[in-house]
Amino acid sequence: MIEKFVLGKPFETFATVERLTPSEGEIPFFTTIDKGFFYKLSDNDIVYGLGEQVGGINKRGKKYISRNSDNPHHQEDTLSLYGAHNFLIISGEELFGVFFDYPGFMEFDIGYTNRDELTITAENMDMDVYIITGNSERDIVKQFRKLIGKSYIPPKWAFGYGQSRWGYKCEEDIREVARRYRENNIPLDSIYLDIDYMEDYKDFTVNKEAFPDLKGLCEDMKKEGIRLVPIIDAGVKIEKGYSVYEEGVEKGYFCTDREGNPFIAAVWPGRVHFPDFLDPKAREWFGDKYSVLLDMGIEGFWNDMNEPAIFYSEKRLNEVLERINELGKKNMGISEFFEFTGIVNGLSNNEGDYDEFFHNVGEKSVPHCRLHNLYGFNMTKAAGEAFERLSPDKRILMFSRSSYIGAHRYGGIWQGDNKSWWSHLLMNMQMTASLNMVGFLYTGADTGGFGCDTTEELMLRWLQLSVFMPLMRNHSALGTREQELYRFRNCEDCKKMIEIRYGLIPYLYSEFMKAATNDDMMFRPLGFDFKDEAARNTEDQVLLGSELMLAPVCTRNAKGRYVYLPEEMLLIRMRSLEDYDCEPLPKGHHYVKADLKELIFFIRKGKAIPVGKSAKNTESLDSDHLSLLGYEGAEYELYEDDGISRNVMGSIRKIKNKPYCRMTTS
Ligand code: MIG
Repeated sequence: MIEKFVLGKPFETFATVERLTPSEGEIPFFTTIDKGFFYKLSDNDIVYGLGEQVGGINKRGKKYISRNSDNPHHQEDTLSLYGAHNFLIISGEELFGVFFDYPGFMEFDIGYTNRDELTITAENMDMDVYIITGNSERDIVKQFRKLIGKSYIPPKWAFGYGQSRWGYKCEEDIREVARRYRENNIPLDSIYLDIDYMEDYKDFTVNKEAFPDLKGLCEDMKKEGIRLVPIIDAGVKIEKGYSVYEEGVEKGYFCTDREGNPFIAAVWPGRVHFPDFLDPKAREWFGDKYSVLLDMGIEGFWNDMNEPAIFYSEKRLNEVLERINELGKKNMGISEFFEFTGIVNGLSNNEGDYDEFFHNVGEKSVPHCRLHNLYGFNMTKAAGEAFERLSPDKRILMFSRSSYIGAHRYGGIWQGDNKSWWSHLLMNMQMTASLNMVGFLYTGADTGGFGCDTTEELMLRWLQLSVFMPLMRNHSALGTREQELYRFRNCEDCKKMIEIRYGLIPYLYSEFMKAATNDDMMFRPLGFDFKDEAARNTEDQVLLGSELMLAPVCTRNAKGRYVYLPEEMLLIRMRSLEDYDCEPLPKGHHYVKADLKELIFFIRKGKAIPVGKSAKNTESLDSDHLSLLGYEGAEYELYEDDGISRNVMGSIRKIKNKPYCRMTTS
């Protein structure tokens, strides 16, 4: 059951699609406090939720702020990342879900200040609050997902492996990536274009020197079965003669400053204006611009810098320059010097700048800070709505960095600028389960790590998790160690993992589609299905569909790991699609060996999954000849469709050929 409470005058966010009649009276479970809510946690309460946040599966014991931020430091004490997903499930003494539909900054103290106190505060109390009760966590999620609407469905090729790097500068770089993947016979479906394909970082332009014929390149790549996926940034460069800039100014489609002039901030191209994505007309205008690239044969995009990220604002820069000048004339001691470095570092993504610009919402001018967390959502919406107009039949790949609940109807998200850290491999898995709760099914993190230099060991272990992620993309930052798979001495081992991925695509796509069409989760915490203490407290294993449990190796130099089995399962140890062994393990704690070259995962009792052969890309996959891997007698219902059409006409095929790994329980 869902109850809606309307407090004050909420801003219409469009997070939800169902219109509920608000309840009168007190919000259950919570005590209302000054600008917030309080709930007394009991000893065994688990708090799930918050989507894209650090802090693992059980969010208890930490503090979080919903304030979408371009923060490349995903650390234990990080308060905010790129998305705001104000949904929690409290499970223990009582069981309920709560969604705070509020687009401003919001703080969640989840047993941080005091271990038994959950305190949620906001700048004001203008919000919709939804309380959801049900008979299980999964049931609560399903009801919530029905409320917020169906998740975005990408084309099937987006389940293939993608190679990306910030640093591919020209056509030849792209051709080389394609060539070397094909030379090494490593499957590949997509190559990503980062900011360097643009002319001076101007959206919807192409650098003619570096990419003299993008359309031709796109065609050549498609012949190889590879799609190009360009990046689009939020900020529009201020430059005379640049049509996007000139039209935006003329039509009043940019956010404005206090004087009503287009607000000036700086990002990649230097000074920019921000499109006012909250204005439906501006959304339509910006969305139509994607046709520049669609017309060249492009079928997918990633939206970046849409928190929005700000290097500096014109106004603050001037103030800082003035102050630095004053400080420089002094004999700077400790306090002046800290002020000096502080104001320079504080230029980027300064919260104060969010008070300085305004959106045009239905004739009213609303300060950005009041709806900050909706900006990325509405950029994705601009793209998603445009694709429905511009490509009515064919699905277009779209994923964004910044998001709010509601954006999951228009695109996926990637998990931002992680690092080549072992802890971020684990975080990737935990975050995916939390994101599934709030509707983001198409997601994944930069495999191998974005910042810092990766190692061949980390890459291989990371691939062993990413083989299961809907978005499987290898991406890295400018200046870091190059990490295309052919750069490593253990390239052959990496290749085998990619081949396993392709063998699993029929199953993964099927599970994704079942989750998307049934408002369900593809990845779940163990505690959603098993109620014993050990399962409820497991942070480094998750369930996939009804068939699998993942327990990736997330530590350096490991020869294996401890795994908890909440029921009997089949351990699969795979070195390649042809070379693997199966071993039934009883319920309980086990040390499981996993050599670096071995992918381990578990098939749940009585289940089996379909596995096919590898292919050079998703289009060449043969899904007519699948074998079952798992328990004897098990069947699998495979969901299939053409992987392209928007109006999904799926069918279910029962697979019940002999499991190629026969296991009977002893
Ligand atoms: O400030 O476009 O998260 O994936 O490679 C960095 C360059 C801007 C941030 C994205 C990252 C991308 C990078 N961008």
